[in-house]
Amino acid sequence: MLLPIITYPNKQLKIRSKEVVNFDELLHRFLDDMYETMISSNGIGLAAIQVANPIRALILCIPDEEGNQSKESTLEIMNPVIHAPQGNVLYQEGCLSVPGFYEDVERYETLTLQYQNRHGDVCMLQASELLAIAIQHEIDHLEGKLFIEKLTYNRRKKFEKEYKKTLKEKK
Ligand code: Y12
Ligand code: CO
Repeated sequence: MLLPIITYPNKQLKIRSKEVVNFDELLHRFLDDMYETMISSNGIGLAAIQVANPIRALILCIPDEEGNQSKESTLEIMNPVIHAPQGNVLYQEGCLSVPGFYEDVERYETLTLQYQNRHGDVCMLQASELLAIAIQHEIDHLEGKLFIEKLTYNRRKKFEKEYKKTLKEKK
């Protein structure tokens, strides 16, 4: 089932999401719906709060060398914790909750992630490149933060002006 994605400036995006405690059929169905929603919107990452569910769950599917995405290669991440972040990198980010806007953001280059999978098993992964960047972007959603909050004052002002104009044009 496709879920509606909420977009900036919807205030729900500012909510700090709560720990996942039930790793049950309801969660599994929700994760499946998130996958369908993300793929149908051409996304590579989606946090639960973006579909109005304030739980600490996110999914990521980095395309392979041919640009293909699959359910099997999708990471389903609950209750993530970042360890040992290292280095810094600039990358042009986009977000399904801020459609049509892309901007360079600074992130850690590599990190270790502790998380739980859909069954509640504790897992660890080493991440670099786009995966490391996307993990940080999605974890920010769980804290109620959007990548536009990392822009400089002037760039943010420019964004607000441009975004308001696009919203008006869509009406
Ligand atoms: C770098 C890159 C991505 C992330 C986090 C996940 N972000 C996304 O998956 C964004 C997807 C996205 C898709 C869009 O739609 C199309 O390209 C058709 C899009 O464009 C519009 O909405 C007009 C914007 C974003 C973190 C770091
Ligand atoms: Co996002």
